[in-house]
Amino acid sequence: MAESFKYSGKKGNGGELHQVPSGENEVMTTAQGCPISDNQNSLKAGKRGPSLLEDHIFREKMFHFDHERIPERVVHARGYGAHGYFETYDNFSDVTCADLFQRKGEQTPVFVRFSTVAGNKGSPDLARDVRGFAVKFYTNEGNWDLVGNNIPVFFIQDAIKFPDLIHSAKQAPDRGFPQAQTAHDNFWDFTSLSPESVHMLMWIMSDRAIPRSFRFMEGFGVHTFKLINSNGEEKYVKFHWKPTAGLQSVVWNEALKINGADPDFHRRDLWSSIQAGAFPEWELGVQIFDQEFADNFEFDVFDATKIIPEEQVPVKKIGKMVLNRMVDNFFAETEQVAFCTQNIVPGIDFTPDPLLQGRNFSYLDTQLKRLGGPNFTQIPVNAPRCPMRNFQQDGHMAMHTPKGRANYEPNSWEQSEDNPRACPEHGYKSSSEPVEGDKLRYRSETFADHYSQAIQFYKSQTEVEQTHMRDAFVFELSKVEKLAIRERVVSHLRNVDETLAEGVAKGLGLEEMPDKAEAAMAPRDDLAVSDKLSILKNAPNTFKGRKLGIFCCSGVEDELLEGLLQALKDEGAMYEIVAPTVNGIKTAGGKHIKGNQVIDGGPSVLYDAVAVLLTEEGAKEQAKVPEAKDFVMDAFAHNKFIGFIDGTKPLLDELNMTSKIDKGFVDLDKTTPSDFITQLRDIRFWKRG
Ligand code: HDE
Repeated sequence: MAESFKYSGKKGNGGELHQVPSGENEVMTTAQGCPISDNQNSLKAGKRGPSLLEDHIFREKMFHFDHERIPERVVHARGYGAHGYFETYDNFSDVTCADLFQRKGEQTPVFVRFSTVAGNKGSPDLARDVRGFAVKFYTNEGNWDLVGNNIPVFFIQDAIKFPDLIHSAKQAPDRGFPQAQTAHDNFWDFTSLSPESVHMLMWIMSDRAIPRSFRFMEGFGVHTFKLINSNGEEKYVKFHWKPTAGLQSVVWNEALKINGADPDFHRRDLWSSIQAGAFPEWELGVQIFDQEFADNFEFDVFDATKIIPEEQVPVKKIGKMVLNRMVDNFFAETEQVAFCTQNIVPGIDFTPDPLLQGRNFSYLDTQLKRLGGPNFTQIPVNAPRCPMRNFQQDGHMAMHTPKGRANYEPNSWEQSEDNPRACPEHGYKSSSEPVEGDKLRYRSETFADHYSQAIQFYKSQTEVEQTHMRDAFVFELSKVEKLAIRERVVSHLRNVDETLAEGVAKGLGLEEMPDKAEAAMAPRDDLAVSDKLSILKNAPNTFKGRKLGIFCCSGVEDELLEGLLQALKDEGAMYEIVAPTVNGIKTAGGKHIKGNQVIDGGPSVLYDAVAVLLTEEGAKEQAKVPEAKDFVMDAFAHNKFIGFIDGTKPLLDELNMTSKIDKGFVDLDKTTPSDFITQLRDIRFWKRG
């Protein structure tokens, strides 16, 4: 216990230990600045008497506490944010006059918030779900919010369907569960009645929906936007974020276990990598195309359920984003950050995508409810870092103090910073978009193909990934109580891939194969395989940024451990020591090594690979510990590489594993640590099956 803690010595004190301020600046005060003499005892009438209403210190403290919560986001409630910068690779004035892309090497501050969609604020990180990937760029010409996801398509084509989609995905209203899961009737009922969802369903049943970490996932702007240069020339654009560390996901059984072992797995990962100086990075890529391409493309570029394959329009990298600073305060920044798709800057514009148009209304509206008034733009994390001048005034929580007499325009008072004017030359100009037609509620025929890109996505996966998708469908649909819904999903899958449909039907024990769902437009299966859609085909071939779990006990050889730690350092990888107690272990040479986890708190699901370095005696002891056995069994079942030594064998014997030793087991008595790390670059030993 810190020595500076003392009993107050005050008579009648409850026995608390308290610290005395060492200087004036450390004195606790009320919100009004009044110094506080006692933060442990409320004001009472008599020693055992009732509390007094005049206790302004108690009342202010409790009043503030009572109002600590603001409404959580209706979607994307669970999120985690960080600061960083975006650096433009070049001057891109030929395609856009957006100020942040004009000067090679220029850095623009950013704030990023990653999130899940369906779960409430306290839900676990490893839910099978889409991840939000929202970036606020604080540019010299205003804030640009690129509010994207880690999946490039969406469930629906028109924003009017969004409330129903989200209601169906979140907990059922009568029972209040399940949360953070799509594995329930309502979700599959809605999506199977909305065939436009089928492409997205393929993505969320893929490993994209269970990322290993935010650092290893892609981001997408999803919609088609426009870029405009200073001559008013327009191009269409789709935005991509590519993680420089490569793509990586966990396997489903791991996800289930991580949610128990560390529900904060993703936020802890971002926190610790930034704290360790291993700053996560993404490159911003653009697919730029013109009207002619849009007219000839197989699908409508305003349909957010479609991608443009990278093989058709390559992704050009135009800059890099680095996240290098955690927030000082989670609530002030991550919770209060207000992303709005309509936050746009000169040089970038919207398109008529009906989903994007609807979002532009929704985000502003939702911030008003969440943050309690129109002045949320004045909260530091939301405020632009460039000058902000207009005649908007008053309202709840106004922080600015406008000066001068002019609060309307036109006016004839002298122009100044406090009396600004619109600027026809440099002000934001919307691109010209020829619009005509009748007022009507209509879904364009060009949005009618719901299956072709689902087929393309499925075909583009490796066999391992296809198996994961089949298993995910079986898992989710096995939680669906109503047979007709399970059958309806399979009837859609028959339009995607018969083998997949059969595999899912078999996994569900369906006695009869349902008929194929009727398609609004006949699916085409001639779309080329797109390797970029697979995670495994784009494997990173590095262990950098990944984590090795080193399960060891006292007596481990110094040379081995030191060699391993050095090889990890050389690779830029991380590690944790999993020990029998948190106090750690003593090496054979007598060196004390701190434990990062104890064996029952540090299961192997928390690591990308493991090394089990036990002495014979230690292994015999651990062979009696269920969690130690799970550590190895799970690593094996999740196709992880397992480093071991001779001493580990009694534990492996206990698990009947010596006969199962395959190339995913690496004998560290015979392999150098650096060769071990080279093997780990494959991330998993998929051949184990
Ligand atoms: Fe959102 N979405 N969304 N969304 N969305 C919100 O805004 C909405 C959509 C996305 O970290 C809400 O501030 C509608 C697509 C992210 O704070 C809300 C539609 C994409 C975040 C809202 C969509 C997204 C949100 C709730 C259908 C990927 C979290 C809280 C037209 C391109 C931002 C809030 C953060 C949040 C509405 C669909 C991404 C209710 C109406 C497509 C990353 O306004």
